[in-house]
Amino acid sequence: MRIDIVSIFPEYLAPLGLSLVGKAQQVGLLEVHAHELRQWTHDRHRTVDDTPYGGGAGMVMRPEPWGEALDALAPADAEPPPRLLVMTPSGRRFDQRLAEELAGEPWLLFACARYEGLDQRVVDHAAARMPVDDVSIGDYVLNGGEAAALVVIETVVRLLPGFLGNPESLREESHSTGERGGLLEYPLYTKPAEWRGLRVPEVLLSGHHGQVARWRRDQALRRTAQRRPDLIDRLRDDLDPADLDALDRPED
Ligand code: 6GU
Repeated sequence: MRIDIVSIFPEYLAPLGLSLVGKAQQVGLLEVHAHELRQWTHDRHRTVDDTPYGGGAGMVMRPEPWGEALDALAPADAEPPPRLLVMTPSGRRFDQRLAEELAGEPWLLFACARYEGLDQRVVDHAAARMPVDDVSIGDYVLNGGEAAALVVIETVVRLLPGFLGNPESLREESHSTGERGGLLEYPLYTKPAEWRGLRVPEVLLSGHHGQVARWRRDQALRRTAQRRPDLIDRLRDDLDPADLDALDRPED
């Protein structure tokens, strides 16, 4: 996969050289290029923003530098073109399903807006040449799209085939669309069996795989019902009688 990122703070993307995403680049699974938007300005002050037409607070990113950036990074004859992700709090909400979709793309291009956002014509013009999505990582406001791009990139890159040592750990985790699909993860314990007077639940020490699996599912169901009732509502049709029973006895 190739990832390009355009930002007025490309240094913000430096963590992509670390940890597992950095490793993915070292082993050739991934190529990441962060670009400074101001290289596509031509005035002495390297201006990228201006006041909004129609009035209102804040500044809007001018279209010209973005237009030149997209022309340079995704030429009209690029076949296939990249998928453009415009990072904005007014975008579609990023989730594991979108991450899985993006993990199948050969080329992602992130536009990180600062200020109130991009001139809409940048998006409309680009959409004639390449697939474009406005993407948000959640219902809160960041100063810019850079931190959001880091979140999306880390989520996508760990799904790339050949990236994780153990693909099982992908299928089992919270929010995976795999077999435990859509439930939050159950509580985890490791050694020692007793720590500061607190014991690991006995069933986990029993070696009884069936009981362990039931206990974990019950815990995941109850935790999800308590913390994310919206997720339970979406799953309700797939729950069997034992699941519903667990939800009826939240205190076990
Ligand atoms: Cl993508 N950008 C900004 N500025 N704020 C956000 C966001 C993006 N996603 C959530 N909040």
